[in-house]
Amino acid sequence: MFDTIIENLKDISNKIRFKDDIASLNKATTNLKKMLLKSDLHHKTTKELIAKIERDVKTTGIGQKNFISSLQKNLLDILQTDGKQGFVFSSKGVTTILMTGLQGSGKTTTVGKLAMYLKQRNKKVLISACDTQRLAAVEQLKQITDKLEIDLYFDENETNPVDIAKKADKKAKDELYDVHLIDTAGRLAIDDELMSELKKIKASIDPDEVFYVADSLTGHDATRTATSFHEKIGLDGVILTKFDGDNKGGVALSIAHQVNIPLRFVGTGENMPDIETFIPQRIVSRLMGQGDIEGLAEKTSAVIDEKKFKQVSMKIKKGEFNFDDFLEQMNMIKKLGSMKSMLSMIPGMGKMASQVANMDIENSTQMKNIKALISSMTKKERIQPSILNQSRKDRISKGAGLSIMQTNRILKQFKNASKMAKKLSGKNGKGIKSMIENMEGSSIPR
Ligand SMILES: Nc1nc2c(ncn2[C@@H]2O[C@H](COP(=O)(O)OP(=O)(O)OP(=O)(O)O)[C@@H](O)[C@H]2O)c(=O)[nH]1
Ligand SMILES: [Mg+2]
Repeated sequence: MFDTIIENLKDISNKIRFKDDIASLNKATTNLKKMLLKSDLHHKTTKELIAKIERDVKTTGIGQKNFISSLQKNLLDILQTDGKQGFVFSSKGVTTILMTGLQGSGKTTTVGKLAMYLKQRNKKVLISACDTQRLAAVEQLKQITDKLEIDLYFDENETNPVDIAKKADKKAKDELYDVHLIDTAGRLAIDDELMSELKKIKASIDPDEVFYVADSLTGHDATRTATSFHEKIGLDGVILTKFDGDNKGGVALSIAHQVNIPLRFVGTGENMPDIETFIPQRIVSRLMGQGDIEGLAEKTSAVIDEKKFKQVSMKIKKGEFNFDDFLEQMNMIKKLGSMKSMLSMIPGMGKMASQVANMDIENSTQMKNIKALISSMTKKERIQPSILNQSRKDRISKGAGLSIMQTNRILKQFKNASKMAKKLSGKNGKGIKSMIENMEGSSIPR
């Protein structure tokens, strides 16, 4: 997220010296303005930001430190809007969320992502299928909820979404769900009939929050359409989807300021873990090149089972790491979402994140081969890799559809990796330092 903006902000700030003159300040603000507009930041927001920085440094004095602190303070000002941050639970009973937005903006996918996010935090979630417009809408949600093992309320004989929402609302309350997420059909703000249907759903179930799901690829249109939905039905938060790929980032920075409701989440990919909370302080930290350690900790703590993590660490230390542990680790990593979004939260790793791009470890040939190999092993072989003799190797190679050479190579890599892990777990983290030094010279696979 924001890779280009972060790089450019660093360049611009670096060009200002310790104590400087007005000419270099003007040059810096002109460059900043150009860069922000190019990154799709709303022109009004850009103008305001520059004016505030110019006003600040006129009183504090021109110089790198003052420039950076003013930039930081005013960026935060722009991102902060009255309203809630991240996911907020109702103080009592079910937290009900009504999802709205244009067709294809990512509502249904986001409902699934939020459900997974909440399930990882041990919440009981109900999704209701209130899109009666699109034929395959219920089927799409069935697939998502089956995979995530989340409860779905649907009624394919009912054509009125208001009634479906009401029944689902009753079920959520009766059966003590923590959260009820309502998926609705895509619609335009100018479609009076569909907008009045949405108003009816809102009036009849009185949700805790109404979210507007906007496709960030539509650029400033996302801001415009969110504004008209806000005027017509009243919104409590925006979720920007499709923030992966070539996104320039500016829309995410200006939408809350322009619509006057907070940006709550950002969707960063098609898979279910690809969602991030949008917390202004953390975003500013990232923009200033300081990473987002807090966000990273929050993400990992929800996914990583601390007890298991400790057990595995012990095994690594003793050199007992086996294939079952490996599979378990891979599953944890999978739940964390894309490597790129994880790396971008670590201070100084922004560049690495853009190099890794959308590397899909999970679906790489290498990973598929390893998984095939492990699944042709017996239980004992997985736990005790040392018993793998030639005849066992022949058998598992055949089972996995790999040549004996491929099998030997994977087994050797596994052995080396567990040796390396054992070394790294040694005292003082010396091992980690040498690993990073080794990595710096190596290229990153694509
Ligand atoms: N790359 C990427 N794709 C996304 C993201 N969110 C949703 N999509 C994709 O966008 C397409 C539309 O998503 P849906 O969730 O079906 O959108 P919707 O708003 O429910 O659509 P309607 O119900 O037809 O109005 C799908 O192909 C999704 O995979 C995202 O954050 N990143
Ligand atoms: Mg949908």
